[in-house]
Amino acid sequence: MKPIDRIQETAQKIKSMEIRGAGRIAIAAASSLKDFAQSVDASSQEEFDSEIKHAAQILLDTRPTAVSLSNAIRMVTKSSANSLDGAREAVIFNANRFIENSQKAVEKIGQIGSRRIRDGDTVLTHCNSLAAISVISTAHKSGKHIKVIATESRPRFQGITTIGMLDDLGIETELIVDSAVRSVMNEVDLVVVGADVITANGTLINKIGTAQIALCAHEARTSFMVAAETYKFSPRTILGELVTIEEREAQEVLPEIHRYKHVRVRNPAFDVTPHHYIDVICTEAGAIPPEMSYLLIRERLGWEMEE
Ligand code: RUB
Repeated sequence: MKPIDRIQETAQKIKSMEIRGAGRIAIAAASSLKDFAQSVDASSQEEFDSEIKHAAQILLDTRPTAVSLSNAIRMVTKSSANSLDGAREAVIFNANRFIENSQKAVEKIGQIGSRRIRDGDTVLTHCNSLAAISVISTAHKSGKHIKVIATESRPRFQGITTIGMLDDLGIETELIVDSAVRSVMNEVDLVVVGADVITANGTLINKIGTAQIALCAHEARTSFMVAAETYKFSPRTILGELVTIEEREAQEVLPEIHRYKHVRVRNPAFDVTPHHYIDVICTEAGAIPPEMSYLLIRERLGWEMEE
């Protein structure tokens, strides 16, 4: 298979959600760019740079919401090399560093976030987030007895993946339909969700349904935690850019849509949770109030602002 075909293959897996979840998408993009840099033919640095740019664009065009994808690609392709070999090595080095840091970040988020979980707590989670599961599993491994309520997360049922992962770890779970969130919220001590994007003012963009859960948690005075690596924060939102919400195909919600003449299915994949419904964002750089997002972006991802 040609190097660019392997990029197309990864892009297709991301588009079809065979590879999904903001962190996993970012790691897959970094690792396929590394593989591409190792194998693509180029006779000059200019040619190599343009090949990498082309490959990066194919990956970027897969899913429009997750900022992890553009942050990962930017971190991997950034280089001050001035030779073909140097440029190749830079991509390989950056990709390895990104993947390693991202795995360490999830571990660290688990350590930080799990301190907020007490023995005997019931935790509610939505969709399937590795960062959120790290918080839950770290609490469990430290000996705390916890119960997890997981939503199905229609239409793609990522909640089934979540209960499978928690079950393998020996954690007791209860599965609920998404609309049962308010019915159980009074039994919940803490909501933990992941993030696709966090904006400069601490607004969260995550799996559709997250905003309703945050609203319920707020009304029931239940704590709401976001678990997110720092590369889930969006530098471009400082420049005023809005986050694009991916709208997926109707068949995901209603496979028999062709039977109806006057029906339109709406299938936004993500929604927007205002920062005042969020108690804390646990990152590998520490647990921060959402209002501190601007500073975190300036400090951690400031390079984007130089462009
Ligand atoms: C996944 C989703 C997850 C975040 C964070 O959406 O909304 O909560 O991506 O996940 P989809 P992680 O299934 O549409 O990709 O913490 O694993 O990065």
